[in-house]
Amino acid sequence: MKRKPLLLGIISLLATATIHAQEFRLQPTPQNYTVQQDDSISIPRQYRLMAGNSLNNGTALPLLRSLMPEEAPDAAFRIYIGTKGDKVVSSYRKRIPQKSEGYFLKIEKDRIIIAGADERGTYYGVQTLAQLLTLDKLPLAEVADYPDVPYRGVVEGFYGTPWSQEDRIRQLDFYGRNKMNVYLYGPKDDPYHSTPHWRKPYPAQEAERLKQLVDRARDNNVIFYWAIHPGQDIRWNEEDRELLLQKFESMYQLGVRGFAVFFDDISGEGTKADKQAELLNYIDNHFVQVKKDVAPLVMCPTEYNKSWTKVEGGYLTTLGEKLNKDIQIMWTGNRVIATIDRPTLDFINPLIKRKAYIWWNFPVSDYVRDHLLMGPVYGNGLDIEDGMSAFVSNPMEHAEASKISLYSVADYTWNMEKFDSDTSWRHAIKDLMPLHAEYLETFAAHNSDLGKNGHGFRREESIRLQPALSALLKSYLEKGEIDETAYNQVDEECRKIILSADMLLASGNENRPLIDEIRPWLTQFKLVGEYGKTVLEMMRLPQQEKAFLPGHAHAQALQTLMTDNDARYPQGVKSGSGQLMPTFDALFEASTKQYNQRFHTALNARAVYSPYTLESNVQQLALLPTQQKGKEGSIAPSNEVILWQAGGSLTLSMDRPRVLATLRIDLGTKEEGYTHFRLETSLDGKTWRNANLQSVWKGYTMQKADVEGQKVLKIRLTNTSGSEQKVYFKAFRLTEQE
Ligand code: LTM
Repeated sequence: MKRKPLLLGIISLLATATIHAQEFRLQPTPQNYTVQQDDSISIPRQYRLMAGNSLNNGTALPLLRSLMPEEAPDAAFRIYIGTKGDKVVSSYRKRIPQKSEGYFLKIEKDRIIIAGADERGTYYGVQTLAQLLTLDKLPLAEVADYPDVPYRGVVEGFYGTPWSQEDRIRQLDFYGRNKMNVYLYGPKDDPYHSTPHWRKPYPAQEAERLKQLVDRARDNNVIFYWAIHPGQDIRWNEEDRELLLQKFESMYQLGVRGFAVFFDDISGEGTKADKQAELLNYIDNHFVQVKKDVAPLVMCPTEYNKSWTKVEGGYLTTLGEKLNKDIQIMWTGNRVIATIDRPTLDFINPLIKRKAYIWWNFPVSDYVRDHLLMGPVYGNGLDIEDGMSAFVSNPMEHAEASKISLYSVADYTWNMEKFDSDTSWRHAIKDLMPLHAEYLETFAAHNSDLGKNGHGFRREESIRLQPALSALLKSYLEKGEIDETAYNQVDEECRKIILSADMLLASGNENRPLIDEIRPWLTQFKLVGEYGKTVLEMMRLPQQEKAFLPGHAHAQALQTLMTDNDARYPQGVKSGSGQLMPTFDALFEASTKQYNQRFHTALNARAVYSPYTLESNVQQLALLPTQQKGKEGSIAPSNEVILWQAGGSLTLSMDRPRVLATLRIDLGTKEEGYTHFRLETSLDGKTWRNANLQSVWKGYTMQKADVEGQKVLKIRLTNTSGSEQKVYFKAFRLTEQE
């Protein structure tokens, strides 16, 4: 635990209180920030610049000049800016925190001093000044600040549509502003990052675009890491090693000064720890160390989380022992998707003999693409900064929407002890859309959970409304009564939901990229609000024979519209699935049942219905959700390698026998791989009939089953090879006959 001088702490508290009152907050939360109460100065129109020589080629001065353009040699107000060792800031040397990237900033009546421990520290001092300059008047303030975690930022490491060039440019500017210093480029679906083209140089146009990003990263003092993902088909020979080095050299020529090698989500030859270590050390010795201006090499291991670690297999121990000490090793935690705490680090650090480089799989949504993860960042330890070398977040394919979490990751990694999840979240929202923050907050509060998913990772949703939702449901289901207080609260929230969706959809240019990303969910969100309102009306009417019917019909229409909107987009669209929809559906069902009982009718009382259920004793498959869209049924795909034990099986059951038109399965393996599995169908759940698989197209991994026209109740896939099989689970899709 860090110690802070008591007096400074108290002053800091007072200052924070005042700043809250003004709705101002420095981001990320500084380590020490004091202001002289009730004293401030007008923002000087002109200033004389006293800059240290160390800053000649850096980014601190250009940023300062963009903030305060009117430089004048005879101005009375002065700005002293420099890095430790520069003469202009020598009298403040002792005030600069002895931490890398630290800075000291002071605003006095006639001067501003910015003194950094190093170049990036000075730049961060200017970034803090930039935030203070958004106030009407400059407070007489003193900031002594530094980051807790050495490397902080983002790994663009998700599956699916990579971010666009514009997305990335906006991201890099955002990292600069939020004092994040790392961006790792590693989108799984860039073919030149991974198989099939990792060996080839980028085509000229793409290389030029990457160069633009590298330059933008440098302007924002962000280390641009370029990552390669060669493990799926790497051969451990000199030829592939040289091709990899040539690729790195070509990236170096574009200006890249950070390199990473990812061995995640692969199987086979590429997973060997000693070979990986040999290659990495070679790159380190013959490339990174030779260049001298390249950041420490980063690697993502194949066993990158505890649940996949077989300590006795020696994979991580080999990496820990063999890898050069300066090579960083990534770690996602106890599972693929997990929060990070002290026991997480106590497990991994001794094995790899260094501090883990945390790859945090949040808010990544590539395994729950129908959901948006826009809730607060919480669950990570607040005193674990000394146990990690880095903390980088893997975001959603929606770059702008991810910024809610990324803002808080910047805050958390800078100053863990003072990190307040809720405050950080609310400020992140204001930062994204200051003019529509109230509406965006309502939207984000109800769009944060992931729904059922293969990793079993969930987030809280609709927190503030939860008590009212459960009180309303309880009283209605248990006593047939309406809890009026809860009813009014939920009704008011539905009004806010509808309003927020409309206001955001019509918000024009305030943050168009964000609205474009979340538009399908905004449409859905509005329908959720309308559905809620309609169901609330239904609750009051089950005793009234005529009056109930229009509400019931309207609720059904809204259900259809939500299903249609979900089906319109390939990834699907779910909103309010954590609390709102389950409550509204339950109330719809309860009120309709009451009505049916009373008037002896048979109105449809079923709000949600899935015709499929999945059972599996293969751990990684057991929790995968099933989906139905019209005549198509599927099991959600998984991104990682599935360790499918001998005899392990997966069974998809239908609610009633259904006639199949097609069944397609993709285990990511060519034909030989499928010989280890048996596919069967059953009409009664007792007797089974074998089905054959055949490639959809020659050489492709997707297989089709010869099941056309078969009436089935169950479909079963079993590993009959007698040994564990490492496969993917890319697709399991059926269509029913009309
Ligand atoms: O997490 C790692 C190291 N690798 C992959 C990521 O590319 C992917 O985005 C996440 C979430 O699906 N899971 C992974 O296994």
